[in-house]
Amino acid sequence: MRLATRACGTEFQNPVVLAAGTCGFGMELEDVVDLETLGAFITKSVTLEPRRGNPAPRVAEFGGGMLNSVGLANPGLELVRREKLPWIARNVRRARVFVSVAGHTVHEFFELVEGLDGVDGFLGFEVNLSCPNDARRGGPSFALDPDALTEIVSGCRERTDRPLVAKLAPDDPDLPATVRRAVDAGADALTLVNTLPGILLRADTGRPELGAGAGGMSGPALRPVGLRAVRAGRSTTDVPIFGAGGVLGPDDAVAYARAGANLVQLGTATFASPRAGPHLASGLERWGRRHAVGSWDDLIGVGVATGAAP
Ligand code: RRO
Repeated sequence: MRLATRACGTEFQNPVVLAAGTCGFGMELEDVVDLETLGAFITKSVTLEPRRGNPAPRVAEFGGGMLNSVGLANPGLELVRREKLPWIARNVRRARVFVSVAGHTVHEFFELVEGLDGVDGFLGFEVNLSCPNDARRGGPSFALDPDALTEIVSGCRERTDRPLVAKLAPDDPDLPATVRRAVDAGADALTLVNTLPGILLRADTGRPELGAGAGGMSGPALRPVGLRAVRAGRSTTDVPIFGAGGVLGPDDAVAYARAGANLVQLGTATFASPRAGPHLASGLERWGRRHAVGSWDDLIGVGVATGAAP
């Protein structure tokens, strides 16, 4: 099966993308994973200042996947400009790279885009509008605040010609309206979806399992949520969609393609096995041979009609 696919004005050698927060800035994984076998990877979300993140434990497992509250731990804009992106520029050729940016305020997004736009090493920005763990901001994420979302995406659009991918939230009561807003404001593509807010409590004490209390849920339990969001997104817009939520193997990736995803992001799967990305790419080739499908693109949005997208 031909895996190469086009989106955001460029070709991705395959549709497998490591999700933000699962691969650092690439260099952290270089001894374990051949990054050049991936379609793309997305950096950890960058904030203006360095952030140490939330108290441990930051991740907890449960039957359906995992819960995290990393709390945006990252080295901050300056070090990303000075060290992380130059490393990527020197070492990554075939995989596409997006830098995830996360402001605590609308204007911080603008400063991040302005501060990074002139640096080499990456294709575009993933605008993280949906972090569930931003204690400094509190309240619902930007993706659930329509005016803030429009302001952020349109303000970033004015500041860069690079592709902008808006990462939206899974707990959006009207995702089609949010998708329309993001695209109207200038998003070139969408990531559907971020993790779902949740909490795990210890049976013996009733205390939260994570140091920060609540967190974002990911893994197989998120897959039906992600698939529903991608389906709803695809029936609303033609822009490329990165499907995310519970992708483990080829069947999951193909289900996302059928829902309308152009590419798929892996997150939780890479924590269990750092080579999950390359394995998925080779697994997709085998899937195509077994099912006599010539091209990944032939699968996108092509499913058996069993009911309208909600
Ligand atoms: O750092 C985090 O705790 C985090 C972020 Br920024 C995000 O977007 N999604 C998530 O599950 N965790």
